[in-house]
Amino acid sequence: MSVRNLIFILGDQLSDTLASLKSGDREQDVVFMCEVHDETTYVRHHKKKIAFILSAMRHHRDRLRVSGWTVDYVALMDENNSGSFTRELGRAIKRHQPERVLIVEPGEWRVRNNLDHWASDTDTKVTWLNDDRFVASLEEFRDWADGRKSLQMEYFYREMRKKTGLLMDGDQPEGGKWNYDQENRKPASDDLFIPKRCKFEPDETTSDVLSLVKSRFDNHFGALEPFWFAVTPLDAERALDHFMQDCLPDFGDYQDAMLEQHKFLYHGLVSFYINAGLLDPLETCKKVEAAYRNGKAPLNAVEGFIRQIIGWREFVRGIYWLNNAGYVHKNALNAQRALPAFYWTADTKMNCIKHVVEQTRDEAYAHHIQRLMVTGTFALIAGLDPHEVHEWYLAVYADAYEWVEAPNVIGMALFADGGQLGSKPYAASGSYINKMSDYCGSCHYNVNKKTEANSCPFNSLYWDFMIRNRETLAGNPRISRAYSTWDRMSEEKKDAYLERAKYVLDHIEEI
Ligand code: FAD
Ligand code: DLZ
Ligand code: SF4
Repeated sequence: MSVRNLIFILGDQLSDTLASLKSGDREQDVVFMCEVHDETTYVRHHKKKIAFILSAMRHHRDRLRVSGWTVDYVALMDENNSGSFTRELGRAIKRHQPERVLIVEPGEWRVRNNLDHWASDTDTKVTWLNDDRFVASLEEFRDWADGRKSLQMEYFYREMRKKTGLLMDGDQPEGGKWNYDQENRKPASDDLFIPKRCKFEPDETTSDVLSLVKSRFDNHFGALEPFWFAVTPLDAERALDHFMQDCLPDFGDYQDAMLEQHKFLYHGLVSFYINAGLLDPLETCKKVEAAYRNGKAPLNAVEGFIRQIIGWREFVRGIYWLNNAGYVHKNALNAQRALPAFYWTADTKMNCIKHVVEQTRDEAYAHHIQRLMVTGTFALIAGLDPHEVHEWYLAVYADAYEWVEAPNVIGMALFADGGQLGSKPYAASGSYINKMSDYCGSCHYNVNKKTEANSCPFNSLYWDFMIRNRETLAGNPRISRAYSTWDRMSEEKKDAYLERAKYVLDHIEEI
């Protein structure tokens, strides 16, 4: 029988209820998946990230076959593997002669653009489907954004709450407030009871992939083992259940905290599963809401978690696609400094950065505040080139795809989009890290010293950043107070800050 649809599934579309599978037919259609060299190296991804995606893809292939689908799967080491999505699609079309190709819109502009060109160059009939794993379609986001002077996540989030009915009491927010973030900023102390996390032993499929990654990507960043990620929806669901039972009640309180001995605190550790399709974001939020309704978790924790998913996650995707290709090249503050080697080696005396880079190397994971306020803030105030920083984040985290990573890095952390995503830069001195973590206690530098040779580099870089960018930032009402503080300082103090910052920047590879 001739093939009606060739259903092309990408490595982050591993959902059993993907739109193309829902509209396909097991009797007449063929599913096509391919492991390709181009995707594994367009940035040099962390070894654990490659292993996670390839293993999850192979498990998805096996599940689809068991449920009756015909799956044409090209593995990375297959003899004739041509190394790119478009060339592999070309070969698959020759094999199956389908009437058309069915693709759920890819998350990344790069991939969509390549596939669009390929389809028109080869005259291939492609039907694109909306990725209905997101609450808002791209069209809906565009309509919401259209004509607004500024785009604020909070207002978009409220629309998503109303649309999904999550944490709603009629047409009002549960508990009377839309946002309980004020209750979510507690520092953690060493004596907290921190639960053990749910980890999974590699099965035979994963072990094969681990051997492949070891032999093929040994020169990529990161530790491959121990490899403990879930690679199936069932195990990802187990990880979510474990989070809800042991961590969710404290998730809100300690969301912004950082402790040396506790990499994960009470965070979800679910972004890699949600982004790859092993967990459905809306179903995840519904489960978390049920924990609140059943008295198992407080409102501040549950609202905070749900806001990250139907608020921030949806919002950053919308911003990314409003900008298309241009977003990753934005550089509103004209930051030009090269990424220091310690982002890869962790060889720095700054304990906070050392710690976060080591954790990133070992786990392909760091939580939000580590990404934003440690490696992100340093990159911002040291004036690191946004595109280089973007490529670092895209490579090193297991949950990183450009649609979600770039707005968080270029927009939120670096303010390189000029304020489209966030209303002010997250510039901070060392005192923020000192308040929210235990990193400073064992640091080579003294967080309380401002300009001395042993002063925390964040302290002088903060002022250097503010002064360097005064023309651009002074009009921003959310940070104008900082300039009043600067203007009240003695000239000697100002000079000392700028001199210390110059020393730090001139010796950036040694600090
Ligand atoms: P939790 O803290 O438990 O949060 C729950 C869920 O909310 C996450 O799993 C995630 O799905 C969602 N979420 C939370 N914050 C955000 C956000 N700002 N944007 C989108 N979704 C969010 N997230 C990614 O998924 N991929 C990335 O490449 C990525 N890069 C980032 C880079 C920087 C500089 C910053 C500041 C943040 C980045 N984030 C990214 C957002 C966030 O840090 C991660 O989603 C989170 O750390 C994942 O860990 P978790 O599952 O334990 O999250
Ligand atoms: C990230 C990634 C990697 C490392 N390898 C593959 C692959 O071999 N095959 C595949 O289909 N997807 C892979 N991915 C995920 C894709 O990069 C991701 O689906 C697109 O960037 C989304 O637009
Ligand atoms: Fe980081 Fe400064 Fe604290 Fe050291 S003193 S850990 S560099 S914030």
